Amino acid sequence: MRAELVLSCGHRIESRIQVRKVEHMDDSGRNGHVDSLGPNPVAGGARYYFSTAEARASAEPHVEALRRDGYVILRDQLPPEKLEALAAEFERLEGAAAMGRTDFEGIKSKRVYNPLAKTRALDDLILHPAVTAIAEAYLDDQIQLSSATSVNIHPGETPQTLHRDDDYYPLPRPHIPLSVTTMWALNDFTEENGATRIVPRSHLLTGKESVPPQSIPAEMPKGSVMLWDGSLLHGGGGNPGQSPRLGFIGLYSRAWLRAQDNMFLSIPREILRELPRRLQYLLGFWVTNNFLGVVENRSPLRAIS
Ligand SMILES: O=C(O)CCC(=O)C(=O)O
Repeated sequence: MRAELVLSCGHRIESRIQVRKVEHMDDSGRNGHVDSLGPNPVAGGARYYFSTAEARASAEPHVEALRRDGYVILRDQLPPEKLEALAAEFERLEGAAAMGRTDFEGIKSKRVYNPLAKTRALDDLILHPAVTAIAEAYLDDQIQLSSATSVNIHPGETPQTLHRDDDYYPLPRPHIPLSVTTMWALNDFTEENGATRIVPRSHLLTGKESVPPQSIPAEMPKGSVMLWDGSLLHGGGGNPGQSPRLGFIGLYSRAWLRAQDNMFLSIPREILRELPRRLQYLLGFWVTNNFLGVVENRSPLRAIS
């Protein structure tokens, strides 16, 4: 196939590119066929998505908002009974969690790290069809779950330093989107209880601007999910109010990047092998770009099943 590349200087280059096959992975994992290694692993390799082409196409308005503003909020994504179940589950999980050790973690915040080793209540949030479709369409790539954590900001907490989630990938800014973070509001997020503060459009900055970033609180009712580009400046809000603010963060990145959490090690093998197949893939138990992640040149799933 012939393609035309337009360089920033305005020159046009025509080149022959190999089109990668795009397939949708079904629940059985049939299309995820993690064992198949093609003869031309990179250029001719297949690309597998969690979402259908239709789902990615209908995600386009959200993708457009992410490109423009760096964030988008979807409301009403969780029914009341799921929110109640999650509230009860987090009460259990947080019983064993201590307040944070640093200002960044939040001295008056409780975080549940490695939650996929401790509960199955979050699987459907992580595999949420609209979220995976938006992340895949925005990144235009195969994705992995890079990190999962809850943050419960208690009264008295101070604002977290504004930061970018992709800062650990040392590329000049602005760069292609590398990751999409999701923040699920498990109760109402208000300015008073510590709604995440964001700097709209800051994903387009170089990071060297002298103007101090102006953040706004991303208020949203419980059951909403906010997605942001990993380059967007953001931070947990301070909580001068009376009640805690509970959010769950799932961070998705291009599947070929090193993940933030090492879930290969942090989730016990007996749990890993029982996870839904799609979640196993999302955690990296498949072969991406037709070559990455192999164990003895075959599917990494073999190592846990
Ligand atoms: O809790 C929040 O609203 C944001 C937390 C966050 O960005 C982080 O801990 O990296």
